[in-house]
Amino acid sequence: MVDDILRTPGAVRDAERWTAHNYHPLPVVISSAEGAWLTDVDGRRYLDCLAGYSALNFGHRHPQLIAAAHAQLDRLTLTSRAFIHDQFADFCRELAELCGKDLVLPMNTGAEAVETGIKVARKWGYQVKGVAAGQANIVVAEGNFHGRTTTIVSFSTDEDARADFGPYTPGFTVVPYGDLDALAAAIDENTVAVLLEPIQGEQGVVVPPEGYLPGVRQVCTERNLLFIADEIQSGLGRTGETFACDHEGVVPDMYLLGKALGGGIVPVSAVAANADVLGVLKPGQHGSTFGGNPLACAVAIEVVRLLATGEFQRRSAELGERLRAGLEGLLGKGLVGVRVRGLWAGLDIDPALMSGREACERLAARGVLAKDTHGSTIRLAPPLVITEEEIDLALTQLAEVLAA
Ligand code: IF1
Repeated sequence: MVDDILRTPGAVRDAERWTAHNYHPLPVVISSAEGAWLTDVDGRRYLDCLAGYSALNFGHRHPQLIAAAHAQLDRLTLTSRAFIHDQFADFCRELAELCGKDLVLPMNTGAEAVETGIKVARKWGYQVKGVAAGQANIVVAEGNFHGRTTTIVSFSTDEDARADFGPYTPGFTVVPYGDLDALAAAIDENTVAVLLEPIQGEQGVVVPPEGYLPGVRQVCTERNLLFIADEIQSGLGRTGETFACDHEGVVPDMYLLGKALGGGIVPVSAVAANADVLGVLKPGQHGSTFGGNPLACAVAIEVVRLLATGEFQRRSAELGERLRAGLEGLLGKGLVGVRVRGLWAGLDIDPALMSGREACERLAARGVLAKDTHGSTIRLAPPLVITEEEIDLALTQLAEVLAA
C-alpha cells in the first residue's frame, strides 16, 4: 500500500536533503504529465485531483497553451515594463474585457496580486475616499487564505501560517466568514475595502450562505468601500462560472486573479478594476520585474481565449454535478461533510476513520493524487479537462479507501 509508493526512496530522500522543509509532500516523484494524468519516475500513473491548487484548470500541457509558449520562447521572453512589447496590450485588453473592467495590472504570483489590491485600496482610500493618512483599514474573514507574505499572514487566522512571523502589519479587521451583520458592524470611517475569497479554498471549499456575497456587494456600495474578490483559486472556470462571484451575479470592484491565468506554465497574476480605482497608481508607485512579461502575456492571452468560449465553465458545471452526486453518495460511508461548487470539492472524512493526510496517502497508492487541507478534510480540484470516466475512477478509489 503506502510502502509501494515509497519505492522511490532515493529521489524522495534527495529532495528532502537539499530543501527547507516548508512542505510535507507525498512521497511521489513526478516526471511527466498530460491532461489530467501524471507519470512518476517509475512509470506509475496518477489521476491529478489537485491540479496545482487550481493552477492547472486546463490540464497539464494544454496544446494551445504550450504552442503559445513555444512560439513566444522563440521570439521574446522579457523586456521589463521599462518598455512595451507586442503581447502586452492584447493581454491587458482581453483580460479586462473578460472581467468587464477598464484596466488590468499584471503581476506574477497570487500573493503579489493580493498585495497590489491592498496597496491600491489604501491609496484609493486616502486619495479618493478621503480617509485620514495612515488610518486605512480593510475587513477580512476568519479562515482566509490569501498568500504567504508578512502583510498577508498578518491577518491570517491560521497559526501555522502566522506564528513567529511578527511584527505584523496593522490595518486589518477579522470578522466571521459568511456573517453579513458582523461584517457591516466592523466597518468604520477608515475602512477602505472588504477582501474576501468568494469561496474559501484552503478552509476546505467553504461556500458562504446564499445572499452573503450580494449583501457584501451592497454594503460596500452603500458605505463607499471597495469589494475586493480574491478569485485566485476560485476563478477562471473552477466553480462552473468564469468567476465564483458570478454564481450570485456579484461584480466586485477588484478581481484578484492568478494560478490558472498562467496556464500551469508560468506564474501570472493580475488585478482587474475600473479606472477610478486602478487610476490612483502613477508611474514609479508600484511594479515588478517580471509582471506582464512577454512569455506570461502570450500564455495568458490563450488562457483568456479558452475561457471566452465558455466551454470550460460548462464542463466544470456539468461534470461538477456528477462529482457532487458521487460524493454525496459517500455521506455516511466515511464522509461526514461534502461541499461542491463546479469541479471543486471539500470533503470532511470521519476523523475516527483517518486523517486527510492518510486518505491522500491511500489514494496515491491507488493512483489518485489529492491534497488534505486541515485535519480530516481533503480538497478535490481536478483539471477541468477531466472526463466522466475519470471522475468515476476517482470516486471509486475514494469509496474503496473509505471502506478499507
Ligand atoms: C501554499 C490553497 C494554500 C490562494 C488564494 C492567494 C493565494 C493562494 C485564494 C496566493 C494560494 C496556494 C499556495 C500554496 C498552496 C495553495 C493553497 F489554498 F490553494 F490550497 F496555501 F492555502 N489567494 N494558494 O489559494 O497565491 O502567492 O501562492 O501564487 O502556499 O502552500 P500564490
